[in-house]
Amino acid sequence: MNRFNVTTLGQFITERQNEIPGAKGEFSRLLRDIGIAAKTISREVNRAGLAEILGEAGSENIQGEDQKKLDVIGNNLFIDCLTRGGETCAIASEENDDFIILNSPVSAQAKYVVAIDPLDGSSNIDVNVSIGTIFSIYERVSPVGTAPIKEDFFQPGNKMLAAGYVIYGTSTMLVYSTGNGVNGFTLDPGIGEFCLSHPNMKIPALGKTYSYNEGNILSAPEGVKAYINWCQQVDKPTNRPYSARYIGSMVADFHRNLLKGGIFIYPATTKSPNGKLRLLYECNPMAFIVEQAGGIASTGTQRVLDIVPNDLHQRVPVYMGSKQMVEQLLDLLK
Ligand code: P6P
Repeated sequence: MNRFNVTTLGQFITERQNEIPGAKGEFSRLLRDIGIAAKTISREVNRAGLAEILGEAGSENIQGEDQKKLDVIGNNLFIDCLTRGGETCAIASEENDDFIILNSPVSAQAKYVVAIDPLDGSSNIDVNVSIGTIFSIYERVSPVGTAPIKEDFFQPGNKMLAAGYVIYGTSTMLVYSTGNGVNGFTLDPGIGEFCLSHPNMKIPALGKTYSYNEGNILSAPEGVKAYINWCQQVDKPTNRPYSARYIGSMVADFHRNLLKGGIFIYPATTKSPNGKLRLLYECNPMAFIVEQAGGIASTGTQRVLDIVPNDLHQRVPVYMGSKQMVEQLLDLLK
């Protein structure tokens, strides 16, 4: 008989629940709830073509972006799972203008808040390109039992308790950190469990890939132009030219760079003068993960995790990935 020699996400969380100061099981249950939502979204994503849930929802989010049906489904799934789980008192989501106070008697006593992009890269849903969920968890600053306030979400990323992402690709993976390294779990649909597949993930200090939308090159900062040009030069000893790998789904681009080494670049552009990516639920969680894996995440002028947010949907430029690559680009931006 086959032995069961894998570690499930639930077992892993339980084994390491003392990593969160003061956590007495609530945090483990919150991570469990996120795993449940991720498995449910994975099921929806994988049958999207069959279940008429592709395409536009006919609504827009605060970003003015057309919401895809799966965006709305994913957002509602996370809200429902976290509400039912009772360990979260409020959620800030890309899909909602303001933060949502979870409506259950138990949630009112919860001490955690979650910032989430339920389905990042959703413009790729209809063309079957990998998409993802990005989440981060904080302890509320307002007193337990009172109404959550915006300041619960306006904490710098360096106060984050945990962050992670789910990539819905050739397989569904959940990658997360509680500040003690990064671990990756692959969903085994046969048993409906995330199983530890990538323990103690570390991003190579140097890679051969840059992820940047070169359609924006004309409006790029001079340092970005100089760096992209450097990457494109022929120089065998330094493995150049590097490869450009950019599919317009940050979770997918980030995940590849985390595994293989690389740099993800989204600077200010003419269309997005503060950058396109949102601090709270895109840049901060990914910055937390990449730093825990030995990489760097910067806005070009400061560490992403040190920014004190002033808006739920604040955008920042972001340069993140392999340490040596980001350091080289930051030098060129000076
Ligand atoms: P552009 C998806 O909409 C997203 O937020 C990220 O997942 C992705 O990296 C980026 O925007 C793509 O933006 O302007 O290159 O299409």
